[in-house]
Amino acid sequence: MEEDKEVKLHGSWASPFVQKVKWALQLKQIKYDYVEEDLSNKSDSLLQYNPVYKKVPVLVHGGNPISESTVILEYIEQVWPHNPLLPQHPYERAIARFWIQFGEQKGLTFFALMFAKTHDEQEKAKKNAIEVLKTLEEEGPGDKIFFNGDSIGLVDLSFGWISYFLEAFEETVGVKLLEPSILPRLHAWAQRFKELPIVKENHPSHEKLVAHLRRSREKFLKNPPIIF
Ligand SMILES: N[C@@H](CCC(=O)N[C@@H](CS)C(=O)NCC(=O)O)C(=O)O
Repeated sequence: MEEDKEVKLHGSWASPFVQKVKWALQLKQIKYDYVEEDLSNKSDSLLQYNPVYKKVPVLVHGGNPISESTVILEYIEQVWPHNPLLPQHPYERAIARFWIQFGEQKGLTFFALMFAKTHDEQEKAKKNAIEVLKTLEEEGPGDKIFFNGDSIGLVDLSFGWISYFLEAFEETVGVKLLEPSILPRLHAWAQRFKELPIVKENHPSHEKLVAHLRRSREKFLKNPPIIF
């Protein structure tokens, strides 16, 4: 049976992309082996499994590698349809996918803050990042418990990094973004998400993450990657 084949996840502890795959595997109660990658010295397996981007996460199912966190989440949902993470109705599914894509496209907005060198650049990047959060405040879960309704779904997992990673990110760049007085509903959603056992018991400690982000920021500022 397809769903009984061996599952392996190549990841890196600080990666929010890896984190959402771990959450999905746990929600579906799928047993898997975890391989921690050193991203400064990637394993031959990772380079073979993801020769195009050479990034984590990579899910290996029955020997077949799958890359890109959003693609992996969709794959997990199809192979293990129990505890569904996408709505059943095609229209609601399309809406969920719209927000997942929005999150993917806007993710880089936050990293622009990491690379901002001047005060002006930082202010511009901050404004853009707050705009993204305001959109989620207005269009997001609203009065629902989660984006998905009463239980969490793929959209919640996609934005789940906001619940723990954003605080470490804010501390690293010295900018407050998720102000509860300005973004009350998004803030409340983030608090609820963070309290879920699968999230609470799994995300890296705030201090460890801040130290990691500070090191990454220094490295990026000395030698910025070309991604824009
Ligand atoms: N779009 C990818 C992004 C994955 C990604 O950026 N992974 C980072 C870790 S957070 C990585 O592997 N970086 C290694 C590198 O760029 O060399 C996804 O959604 O999976």
